[in-house]
Amino acid sequence: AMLERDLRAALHLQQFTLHYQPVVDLASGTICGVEALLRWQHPERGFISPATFIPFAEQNGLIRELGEWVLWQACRDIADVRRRFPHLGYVAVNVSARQWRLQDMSALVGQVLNSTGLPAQQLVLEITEQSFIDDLAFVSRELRSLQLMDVRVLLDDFGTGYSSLSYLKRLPVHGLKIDRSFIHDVTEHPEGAALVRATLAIADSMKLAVVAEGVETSQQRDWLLGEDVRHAQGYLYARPMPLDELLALLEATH
Ligand code: G
Ligand code: G
Ligand code: MN
Ligand code: NA
Repeated sequence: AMLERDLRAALHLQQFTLHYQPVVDLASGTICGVEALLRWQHPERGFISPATFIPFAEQNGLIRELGEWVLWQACRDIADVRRRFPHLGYVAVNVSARQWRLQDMSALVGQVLNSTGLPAQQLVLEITEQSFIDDLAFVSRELRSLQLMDVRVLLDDFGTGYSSLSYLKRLPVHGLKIDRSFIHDVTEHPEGAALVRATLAIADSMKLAVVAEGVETSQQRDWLLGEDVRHAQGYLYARPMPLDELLALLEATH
């Protein structure tokens, strides 16, 4: 209850910030986009992970306001960054499964793109399979509207949910992000490698883009390069960082 009350207050007290983690081209190491990740600096408890407070915000419906804030802030930030670094690429924003029911996502996205000036091609939404559990038809229609606007959608945490394959067949998604638990295993056991190879074969046959998450070692990178994976994200390249650090990194590498 205290967390819930604090969460409400935090939005008004501006205790939330976004960090950005680069997504890189594996072969060249160049940045092709960034993922926006929400951070909460609580005045007494210090840093609280979104893994802790997002589920609360989903339960009490506050995810609507929080999700809107994230989308506006990420698009504003990155539209600004792109004025200085036009080659930055896209910003990926996480959308909680509950948001689809609580707001008109495609209308919101249209409004945000319009007023921030971020081109639709530079926005990626990361959604989870959980989004389709309640109403597959409804969410597919929303995804289709987003696709018509040229906004790309990636299935996040791929492989950790249910019925991935039946959803993949029916949904207009641009690609998938292979969950970091699978990437961790590729160099640990042959079965881990086999599982990711099978996922890559499916993605390839369905013409889906792939991003490997949680790449931490050069052995993992080399394995992925050997499998022709193009895009990756992980501590090996960069951790999520505040906007000013992202700007410094872009300044240094561009
Ligand atoms: O960044 P970190 O590893 O702490 O994130 C933990 C979890 O919180 C991840 O599952 C991530 O997808 C989720 N998360 C981070 N930022 C956001 C956000 O802005 N919105 C939603 N819905 N989830 C987020
Ligand atoms: O669920 P989602 O993929 O949105 O979660 C992204 C989360 O993964 C973020 O909280 C981010 O901090 C975390 N993350 C990003 N790269 C790495 C990595 O290389 N290793 C680990 N353990 N976590 C990572
Ligand atoms: Mn994500
Ligand atoms: Na993930």
